[in-house]
Parts: sequence; structure tokens; C-alpha cells
Amino acid sequence: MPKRDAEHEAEHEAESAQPAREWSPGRKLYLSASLMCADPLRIGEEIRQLEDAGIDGLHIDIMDGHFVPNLALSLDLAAKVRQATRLPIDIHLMVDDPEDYVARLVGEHPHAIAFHLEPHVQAERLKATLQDHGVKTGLALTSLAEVDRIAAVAPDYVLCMSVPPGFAGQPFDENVYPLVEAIHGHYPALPIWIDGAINEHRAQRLWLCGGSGFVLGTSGLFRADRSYAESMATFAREVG
Ligand code: S6P
Ligand code: MG
Repeated sequence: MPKRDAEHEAEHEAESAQPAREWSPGRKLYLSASLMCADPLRIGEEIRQLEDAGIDGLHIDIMDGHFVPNLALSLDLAAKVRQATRLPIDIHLMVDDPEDYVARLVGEHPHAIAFHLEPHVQAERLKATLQDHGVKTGLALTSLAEVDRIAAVAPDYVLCMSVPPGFAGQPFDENVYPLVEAIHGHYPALPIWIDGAINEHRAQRLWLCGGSGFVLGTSGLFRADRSYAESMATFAREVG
């Protein structure tokens, strides 16, 4: 490896070893980049640029084409991303059978895996598997979900959807504001993340409702009009 590359590699190691903010943020702002919005032809370079911009973590959407009519990122890609960075990884499963996927993903040491609670999903068993591997349990909720779904799972965090699951670049669903407010009212200590069409203005309003983690895609981060570093600075300035 040429000297300059080796130096950059060493700096990269040192910088990425310590995430800027803790994963489980309570009421600390936490920003996770939705990798399905990155350029798939330059994914390694994209991750490096996101690290340099100070992103807190990487969000990996995994779909099966049945639970939602789309496919996003793969299990193999999740493994490759794990090798490429020390940033915390949070996985969002949009699949019919999360148990299968959890079994295959826990070995990649993500920080968290969120799943949607369908009637056939054995949440307790899933949570036990995640706990055994030191992975946080996330409960993904669509914007019209009932708050009382949370008690059955007692997750480490909730991932509230502000778009229908399945695609990036969709319109924002305002129903998420009262949902976040209600969850925060019932469970003030539970970290609330929001995923879908998040920009700094929506993030600030959601912060006031009780949210603290934001998944950033085409609306907030992967934009033609500002760099990743500029987006991060904007969120740091406008939110909280
Ligand atoms: C949607 C997925 C999300 C998207 C994110 C994209 O199914 O769970 O994580 O990747 O919403 O962000 P944006 O700003 O394009 O909606
Ligand atoms: Mg997602």
C-alpha cells in the first residue's frame, strides 16, 4: 500500500473506532444514514465520506419482495459493510419472516435490528436471540400504529415510519408527529427513531415531540445541493 494510503487507512481506523455519539441516544441527537440511498456503485467510498462527515451510524434496509414490494440491500452487503467500517449499524427488516434474517445477521455484529410486529412474529424469541448476541431490539411501527403494541415487546428503541415501508423518496406522513408524541408520553425513556423523508425541519419538530434518532435518506442527506458534511452541520444546528 503506498505510504499516503497507509496513513489515511490508519487515520480512518482511529477516527471510526469511536463513534461520535453513543448508539442508544436517549435524548441525544443521533443520525443514521440510509445506505439504500447511497450510490451502489461506490458504496465503500460513500461509507468513507459519511464517516468523514461525522455520521453517527449506518441504516441498512433489508426487504424480501413480499412484506414490501421491493428489494433493497442484501445480507451479503450487510456483511461487507460490517467489514468496511466500525460505525454502528442498525438494520431495518421489512420481511415476512424476521427470525430467518435475524439468525443470519446477528453474527455480523450490528448494534441493532428492528423488525415489524406481524401476528405470526414471535417477538419474545426474536428479542431473546438478539439479546444473546448483544444486539439491541428495535420495534418498527407504521405511522398509524397503536402505542400499546410496544408493551408486548418492550424493545430497546422504536423505529417509527414516516413513509410507508418499502421505498426511498416518498412523501412524508404527518401522522408520525402524534405517534411520536404519544410514545414519548407513555415511555419517556424509550429512544424513538424516525425513518422516512426526514429533513432538518421535520427532525426539529419530531425532536420537540420526543424523537431523537433520525434515519436520513434522499430528503436530508443524499442530496445534490449540499455535501454530507453540510447536511450534518445543518442537522446539528437546526435540531435539538
Ligand atoms: C423505507 C426505508 C427507509 C428509506 C428512507 C429513505 O422503506 O425503510 O429507511 O431508506 O426513508 O429516506 P428518504 O428521505 O428518501 O425517505
Ligand atoms: Mg428503513
